[in-house]
Amino acid sequence: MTDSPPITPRAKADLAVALRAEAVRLGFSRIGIAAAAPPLRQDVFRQWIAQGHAGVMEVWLKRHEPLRGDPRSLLPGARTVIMLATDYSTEVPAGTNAAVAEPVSQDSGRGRVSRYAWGDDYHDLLRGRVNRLAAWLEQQVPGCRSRGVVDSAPLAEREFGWLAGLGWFGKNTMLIHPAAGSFFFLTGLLTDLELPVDEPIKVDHCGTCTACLDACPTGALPAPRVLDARKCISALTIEDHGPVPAALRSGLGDWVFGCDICQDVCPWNRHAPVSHEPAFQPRGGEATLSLAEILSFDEAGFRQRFKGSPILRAKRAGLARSAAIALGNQPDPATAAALEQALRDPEPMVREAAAWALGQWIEKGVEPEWARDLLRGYAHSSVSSTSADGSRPGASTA
Ligand code: B12
Ligand code: SF4
Ligand code: SF4
Repeated sequence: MTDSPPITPRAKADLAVALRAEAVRLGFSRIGIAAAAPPLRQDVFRQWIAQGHAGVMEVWLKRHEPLRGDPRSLLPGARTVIMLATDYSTEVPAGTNAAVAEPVSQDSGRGRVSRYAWGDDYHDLLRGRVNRLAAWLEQQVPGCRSRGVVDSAPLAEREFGWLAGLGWFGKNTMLIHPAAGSFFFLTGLLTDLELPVDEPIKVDHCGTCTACLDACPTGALPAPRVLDARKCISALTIEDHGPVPAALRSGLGDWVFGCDICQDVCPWNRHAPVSHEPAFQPRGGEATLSLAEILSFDEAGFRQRFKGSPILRAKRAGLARSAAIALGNQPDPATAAALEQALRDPEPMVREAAAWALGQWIEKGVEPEWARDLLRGYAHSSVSSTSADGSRPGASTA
């Protein structure tokens, strides 16, 4: 490993100015600069995991913990972490209730998707951009080394975002910028160049507000700046590919991929900048998904439909499970065929979620004709059969 060539303080300051302009030219919304030192709050991260708050992400987050403890483990000899924010909130497509801060959006038969997933997967776009910025830097200072990271590398992105002056830690755990709100992605560029650093925002602009804590429908924000991923709709619908605990299902409302409630209610997002980035515009002009369409996909159909979209991460069965739960949360005879389809899904987890949904319909007095037949058949079979195990025909989890 060779150190990058020494540059004068004046040259460093000029380079930082040119770097900011180049970052914006490449499409980043804001840039901040921090020193590459161990993050201050690694103990908060460790404690969060120790308390079980990471849920299904515990294994990989724990595995990455030693690397996350020092950005120099990602680029030996790193002196600076350049943090880049990219606003992603687009105009809400006309006629959708996708972005209302309500448990259910009132668009019967549709499932809500977090804003960050309305368009294309941001990883590819931002990786390309940060690599171009790294190449520019290496052109300015030949011999310097740098490495771009987008989300998946073990860099404490919010922590460095805060250090670099890109926001304060909101009570909903998001990094929030006073002028831009929280609908932005973070990207990091580590370099062995030493650059003048920015000032962190030390004021807690949340003040006495608790809107996000009050609005979270599953109680996933038990205290300010603590997110329990075991209860968070975002984690449950994106990262968790198993059954959703029954106690949390009604809280999911009509969210089928991610959740934005704790950001939608945040007063700092009222004037969030609108992104015109083509890659982030809602695919097909739609910000919600048809639940019936989700339930109609086979594996190949799912992959084709969501090619290049963040939604692929949920996997077909995970998305179908969430769609079945969404049907249960908004009983409507118009979507009975979709519910019937879910009861016949090849994946036991989806059938079980559909059986739960049917139970919700019946409880709320909406009972499609086929469900009556199904239940009559069940009543008959449970009298005449000695092997009844409590599961309803067609709703078997086996
Ligand atoms: C795991 C993860 C998740 C998990 C857990 C989220 C969480 N709040 O911890 C789940 C799946 C739930 C999730 C959801 C979302 N995520 Co996410 N996620 C991550 C990831 C990969 C790691 C985060 C992590 O380590 N969490 C553990 C906690 C303990 O660490 P932390 O969030 O960094 O918290 C630090 C600070 O909050 C601070 N801190 C903690 N307590 C206190 C108290 C005080 C007083 C102070 C001052 C500081 C402080 O110290 C912590 C440790 O460094 C990061 C990318 C990355 N490499 O960092 C993206 C990231 C945080 N996610 C992001 C996004 C966009 C989302 C979603 C909006 C997506 C969606 N709509 O579904 C939601 C938002 C939900 C929410 N309210 O956080 C962005 C956030 C950008 C921003 N403006 O903050 C990131 C940075 C990805 C990116 N590259 O853009 N995510
Ligand atoms: S993303 Fe949704 S479920 Fe998760 S903490 Fe925010 S409001 Fe709660
Ligand atoms: S809703 Fe209120 S408490 Fe929550 S992050 Fe926004 S300002 Fe802070």
